[in-house]
Amino acid sequence: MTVNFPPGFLWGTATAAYQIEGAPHEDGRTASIWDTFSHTPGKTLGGDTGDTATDHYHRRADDVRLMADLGIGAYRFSVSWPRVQPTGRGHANQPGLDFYRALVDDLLDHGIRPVLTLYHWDLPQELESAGGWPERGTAHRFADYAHLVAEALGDRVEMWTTLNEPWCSAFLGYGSGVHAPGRADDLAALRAAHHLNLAHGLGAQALRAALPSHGQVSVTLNPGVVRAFTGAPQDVDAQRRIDALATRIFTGPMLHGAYPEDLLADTAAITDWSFVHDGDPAAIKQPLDSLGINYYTPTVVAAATDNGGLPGEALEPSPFPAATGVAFHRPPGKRTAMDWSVDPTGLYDLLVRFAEEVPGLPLVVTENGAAYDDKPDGDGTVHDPERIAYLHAHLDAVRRAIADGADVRGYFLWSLLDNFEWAYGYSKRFGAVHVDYATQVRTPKSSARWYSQVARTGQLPPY
Ligand code: PNW
Repeated sequence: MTVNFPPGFLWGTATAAYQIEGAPHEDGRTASIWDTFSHTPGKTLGGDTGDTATDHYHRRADDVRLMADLGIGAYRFSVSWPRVQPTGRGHANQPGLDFYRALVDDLLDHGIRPVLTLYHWDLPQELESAGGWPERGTAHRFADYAHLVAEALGDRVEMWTTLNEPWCSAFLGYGSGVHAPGRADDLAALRAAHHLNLAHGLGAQALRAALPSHGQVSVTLNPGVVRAFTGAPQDVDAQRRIDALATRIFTGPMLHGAYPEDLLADTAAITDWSFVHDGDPAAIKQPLDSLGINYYTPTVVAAATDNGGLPGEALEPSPFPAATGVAFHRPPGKRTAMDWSVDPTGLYDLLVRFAEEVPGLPLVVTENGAAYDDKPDGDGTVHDPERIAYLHAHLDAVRRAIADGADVRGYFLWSLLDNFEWAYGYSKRFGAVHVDYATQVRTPKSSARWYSQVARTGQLPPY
């Protein structure tokens, strides 16, 4: 059966600045923590860096035309902070802003809605050198930056997002250290989480002050879909603990104005949370026009037994602080090239959870997609039937969530292009469009053709 999505549903693709732009030294840009990190030996696979990436900084107009040819209705991109405010404070760098103004104008000329994310992980190195996200001042710097970008682009961009996945910034950046800036310190990670929350709150206020009244303010989270390995009470308690550290540490203050009591208790051995000042929770809880949700794969947890898990179960290492006593199990099912399990029900569960938790708040799937080992055929085409199957199953989950009452306004495929997949470098291809990194030639994969049809018709074909 063919299924219709609601009229006005946004069909988009998503990218992030450091993953596609390249041109790290052009027009006054300075280093971000990802430049420093990727140039540090041993931090990324094969020593890959974003120095060239997909050369989008020079191919912007072609990439917009490509999206227009595919009938994409919306484009979610991020602004590189060190491009537009090189020291992380003070005056704007006009040539950096000009790039994004030209990008937005190209998008609008082609009838593509720009959806702008202010922070997709590229903190100016100068701010990291001053302490980074574990320091409170960084939240204030972010609010100033938000104001500066809103003043420059508020006349032509309607949809604004403060942060992308603060969980990754805090826990992969400062907890496990597998992302920039590569620090492994549980207290720093919890402090970073709070100051990212505060940055969101202060940034949302700055946006409201600078944007015209029709401006929309959002934040994108990667809420965990945490499943208990069994129904045993100790496994269910492990699920509660990881849900607090994965999701409620952000949604608590952002959506409800308070940190969850159980999170404070679970982390008491690390901190008394005295870095949360009076008034912070109220500053963090700002009215939102939508909530962005990124989803790829679920997490399965159990209480760790003395042998570290159940016999025969492979346990995975965890970036969560204060999670001793929790065992991470390999979820069942098919896997992508990231070794992430394919579980579309997780997306359904998330959408229904937030529809019930915050009635009246529109939801947007701001990222969903999969990496596969795509290779061009001899005839120059790229066939990726696994990605089509993944997208179809997850869009069907979105459709089911809408049918069950979730107010989902759009879906953004991660990603428009194959790109720099952070610590995995260029080894993982998430694009609907293949990139030959030697020549920068773009080739739409069969999934791009398939998604194009879905975007043009607003219908999910039978599978
Ligand atoms: C997201 N994890 O990253 C990001 O928003 C994108 O920039 C990225 O390319 C995409 O998903 C695919 O990875 C994540 O370890 C990275 O749980 C790692 C995790 C989650 C999301």
